[in-house]
Amino acid sequence: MGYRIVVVGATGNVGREMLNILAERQFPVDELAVLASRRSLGTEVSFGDKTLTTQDLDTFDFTGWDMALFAVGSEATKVYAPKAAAAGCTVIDNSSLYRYDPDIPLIVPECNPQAIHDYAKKNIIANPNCSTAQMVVALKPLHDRAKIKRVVVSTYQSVSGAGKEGMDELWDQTKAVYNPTSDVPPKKFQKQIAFNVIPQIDVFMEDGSTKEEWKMVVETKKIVDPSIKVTATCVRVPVFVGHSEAVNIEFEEFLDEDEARDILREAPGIMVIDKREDGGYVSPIECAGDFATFISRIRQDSTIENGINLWCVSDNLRKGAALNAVQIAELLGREVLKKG
Ligand code: 11C
Repeated sequence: MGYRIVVVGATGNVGREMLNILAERQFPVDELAVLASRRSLGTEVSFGDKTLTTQDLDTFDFTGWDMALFAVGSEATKVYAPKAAAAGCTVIDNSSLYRYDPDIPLIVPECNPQAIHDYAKKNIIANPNCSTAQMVVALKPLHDRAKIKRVVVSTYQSVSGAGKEGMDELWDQTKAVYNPTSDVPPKKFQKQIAFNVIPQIDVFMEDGSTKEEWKMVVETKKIVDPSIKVTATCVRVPVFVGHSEAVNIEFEEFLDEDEARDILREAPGIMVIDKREDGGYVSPIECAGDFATFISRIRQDSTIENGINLWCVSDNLRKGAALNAVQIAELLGREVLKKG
C-alpha cells in the first residue's frame, strides 16, 4: 500500500521537478493529483511514463489525501495550505511562509530528521531556501566534529531560482546582445543579467542585507544550531541551473583539511570532487539534474586559527527545492505514516 499524493503548482519549475523525482525515486504513490491555478488549468504534466492533467487548486478537496507537496508562492500557500492541513493532508511547503514559525519544523533530512516528529502541531512541514539547503548539508557533519562558530558565505545563484521568468529573461537578453535591434529590459531582475552579475536577491532589509541573505542566517540556525553565526552575500549570476557557494567556516576546534575531506566523503547527500589540478572541482553546469551536493576546493584557511574554505555546488531545483521536499515526504512516510 502506498500514498495518495498531491502536487500543488505542478506546472512550475519546482512542481515539475517534484514529479520527476517522485518517479525517479519510485516513491510509493497509489494515487497522484496535480493541481494548478486557474491560469494553467488543464495543462498536461508528465509523471514517469504517464501524462496527467492539472486540476483546479481552488476547488480541490484534500480530504483523504496523505501528503501535499506545495510549490506555489507564499500568497497561494497562505490560502490553500491551512485548508489541506485541516483536511488531514500533511503539507510539505516549499515557500518561505512557514519556515520561521516555531511550531513548524524546517527540515533538511541529512541534518535534522528528528524534527519530523514536530509536524503534527500544525500538520505542515517547511522546506528551506535553496541556498541554505545545500550549505547546511555540508556544515552539519563538520559542526558535529569541530563545532562551527562562524560562517562567511558568498553565493553565485542561478536564474532558475527566480522561476521560469528568470530563465526566459537570461535567454532573451543573451540573444538580444547579438541582435542590436531588439532590446530586452530587466523585468524579473533589477539589472541586466546576461553577461552580468547582480548583488541582490530578494528585497532589501533595514540593515542593508537582502532577504535572501537573511534567510541563510535564520534558516541555518533553525536547521543546524542557533549558536552558529552566518554572514552572507547573495549574488545572481547568468547560469540557468545550479547554485554555487564559496564558504569560509571558523570552528571552535582545529579541523585539518584532510579530515574535513574524509568527513564530507562519508556524509549523506554529499559527493566530494576535490582534485588539486585544472578542472578538478565541480561547476554548476555539471551538477544540473543530479541529487548530490558537490563539495570541492577544501582547504585550510591559514588566516584564522581554526578555519576551512570550501566550494559547494548543487542543483537548486533539486536539493534546493524538489528533492528535499520528496526526501521529507520519504522521512514522514518512514518515521510516521508507515504505509509504503
Ligand atoms: C533564488 N533562493 O534563488 C531563491 C529562490 O525562499 O524559497 C527561492 C526562494 C525561497 O532566487
